[in-house]
Amino acid sequence: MFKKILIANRGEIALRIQRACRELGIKAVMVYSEADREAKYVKLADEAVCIGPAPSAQSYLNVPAIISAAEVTDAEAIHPGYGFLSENADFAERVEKSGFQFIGPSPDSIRIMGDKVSAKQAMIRAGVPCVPGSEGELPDDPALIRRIAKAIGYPVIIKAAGGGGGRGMRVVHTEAALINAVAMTKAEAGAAFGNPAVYMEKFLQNPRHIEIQIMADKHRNAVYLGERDCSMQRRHQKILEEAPAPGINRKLIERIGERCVAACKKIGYRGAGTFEFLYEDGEFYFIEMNTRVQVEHPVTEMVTGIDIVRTQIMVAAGEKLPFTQRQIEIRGHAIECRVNAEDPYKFTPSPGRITTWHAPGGPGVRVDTHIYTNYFVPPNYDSMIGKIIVHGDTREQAMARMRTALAETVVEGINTNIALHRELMVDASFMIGGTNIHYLEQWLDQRKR
Ligand code: MV4
Repeated sequence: MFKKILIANRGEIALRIQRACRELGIKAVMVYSEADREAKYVKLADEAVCIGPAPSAQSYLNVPAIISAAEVTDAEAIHPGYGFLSENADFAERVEKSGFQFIGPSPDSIRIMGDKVSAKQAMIRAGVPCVPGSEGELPDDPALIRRIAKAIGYPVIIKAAGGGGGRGMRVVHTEAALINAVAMTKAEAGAAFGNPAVYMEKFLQNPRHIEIQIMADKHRNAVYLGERDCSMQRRHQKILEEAPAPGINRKLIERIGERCVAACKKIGYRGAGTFEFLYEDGEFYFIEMNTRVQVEHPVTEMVTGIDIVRTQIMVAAGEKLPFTQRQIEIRGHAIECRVNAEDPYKFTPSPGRITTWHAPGGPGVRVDTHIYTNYFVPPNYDSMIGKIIVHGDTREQAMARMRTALAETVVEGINTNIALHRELMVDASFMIGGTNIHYLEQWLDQRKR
């Protein structure tokens, strides 16, 4: 096992990774920007290295500074967390070429999944069901493009190969609008991602966003850890996730999970990964794969009892997965509410000093956060400051525990979205379960201010 790991991230996930290191008896090296110098999780680390000023481009995205920090501290491995460099294949390659273990998949796997066209082709070959669409990149010939759209049937969606997570997409409802939409998406994709390639899919109007968590080791063992329902989102930012997904046939999930596992084995995937699907009318359609640990991993940890971050470290060190598929059971129900420092109506960031922080607790309540009373939320990064996660025997019990947890939580000095979570937790449609990806935005539009 590693003796020392460098954590190339900040905030709650940096603390989460640090905790996993402690449990495994591994020393944790934190890198931090000038904006995070005073944070408690930085002081808590065995060693800490400043890698630059507050802007991410000069610190958490500063590859030479991070590699140097690993060199001077004699770390053996680097955990990238989520965001920042976590899905940057060139970074993973630089880490490995410098003699460190990247805690994540191979640079090749990251590269294949980063290109959404090659990701989809890999999944089609591996037998994972995908949204009907162009087989690969769209050609230049307008007549051919029109023929592909006609075969798929309108509405269609044009997506950038270099996009993902909602960036670089355009919905097209009529043949008259098609060629211009393709040209616009290509131009934007070239400018934004340095890659003008686009592909086409049938546009699904009212899907749910369901994702499957997988874990694989370096010995071609792979398992799926069930699914998460991440449909509750605004502008591609998830605000609440839960597991299992309400009202979906368990046998169907098992079949899809097995396909994901087979795909992992086929491509020699290792580490944690997430297969994103759209789910509509009882069918699953693969859209993208994420090659990092996700913000919402705790709901899966709560229903499986498996520590995903600990397992990431173990498999990166070459150990076999410590569980088989047969040993994985989904028990009860878990819900996660993301706590953001933001205006509760306008959603603009609300950085500043937290004058009071009181965390909830009790049976089945977990809080993943790096904040504390007198913590200063810097204006330079994502507005998420923590997550409240609950587990219960049933979805009803989980919701009841979340209502209590949200009622106990106190954050003063900055604005947060906690009031929004309190409202959602008593919303009739949420309480029934199974709302689609448009629900939250429609609900916000109708909410009285
Ligand atoms: C789609 C879609 C409908 N049909 N693809 C947005 C994020 C990116 N991961 C893929 N996205 C979508 N792809 C087809 N063929 C609708 C979305 C989408 C969406 C997906 C998941 C969660 C929230 C979303 C919000 C708007 C659109």
